[in-house]
Amino acid sequence: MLARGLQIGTRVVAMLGLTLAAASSADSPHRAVMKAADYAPKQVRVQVGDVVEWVNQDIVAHTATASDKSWDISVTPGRSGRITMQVPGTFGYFCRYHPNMKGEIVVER
Ligand SMILES: [Cu+2]
Repeated sequence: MLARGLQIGTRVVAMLGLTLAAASSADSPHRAVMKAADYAPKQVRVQVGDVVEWVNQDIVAHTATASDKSWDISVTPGRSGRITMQVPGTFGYFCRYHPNMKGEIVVER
């Protein structure tokens, strides 16, 4: 019982930490919507340190997985997920469940 309470507490703290980190690195995240098994917009341009948020408006889970596997996020229906872009470059990405879904994040210095 005690162990279970601690586990939940740790998860809440971790989630709060993520939210605070995201809020401090960008005033508002750059957003890409996952809808109709596609990303919109297909390309997002950000600066190093900016946050990209994927919002899943579909009824199935999607991922945003960098082609070079340097980042990967899974987003369930109705939820969103964020990644802070740390490395400059052009990153193609896709959905592991639906490989036809493709997008691109351009990270500028
Ligand atoms: Cu997908």
